[in-house]
Amino acid sequence: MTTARTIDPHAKPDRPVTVFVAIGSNMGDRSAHMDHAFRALASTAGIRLLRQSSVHETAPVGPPGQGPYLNAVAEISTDLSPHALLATLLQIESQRGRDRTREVRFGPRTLDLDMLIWDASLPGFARIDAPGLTVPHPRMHERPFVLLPLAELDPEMARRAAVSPVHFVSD
Ligand code: A4P
Ligand code: MG
Repeated sequence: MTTARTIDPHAKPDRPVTVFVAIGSNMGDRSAHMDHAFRALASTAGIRLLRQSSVHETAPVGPPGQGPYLNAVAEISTDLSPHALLATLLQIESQRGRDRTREVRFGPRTLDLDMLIWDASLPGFARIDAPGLTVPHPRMHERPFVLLPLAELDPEMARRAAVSPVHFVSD
């Protein structure tokens, strides 16, 4: 059994690490929001966009009355700290008009970027448990709209992510 490693969210990694990011949109020009997310990741200093999954249209999970989502996963390499990467993700969301003050939980949003997995090279999942940042993403294992595009990029990672979150502690 391999013990999961706890990561300091403010520490820059000593080498570029591979990170999976989930991207979703169900408001406005969804395709344009998705394209923007990939372009913005690719053009951010300290981030390299390695691969992107195809974009899937998915039924909304959450409160009734919201439209279908577009979902995808990006595989990036970064030497930013987890905290700095999260700040970048939130900034990309706000570039597409995301306004959390007017949202309901799990409700419609122009653009959502979630950090799924930090440092895919580790045999166990790297854990981050900080105010405002939990990795692996706590709901990843129960969400086909995340697991399906992740499986396109890394089937073994998606299989590991799909098991109970208990396995996030030691894999
Ligand atoms: N935060 C903590 N951990 C993370 C992380 N690993 N990655 C904090 C990114 N952010 C993280 O996020 C609220 C705060 O979570 C952020 O400020 C950050 O500090 P949020 O995006 O406002 O909240 P949310 O998106 O409502 O919550 P969350 O947990 O991202 O929700 P989910 O689970 O992503 O659900 N249906 C379909 N078909 N497709 C979807 O993409 N998405 C959701 C959102 C609901 N239904 C959906 C979809
Ligand atoms: Mg989010």
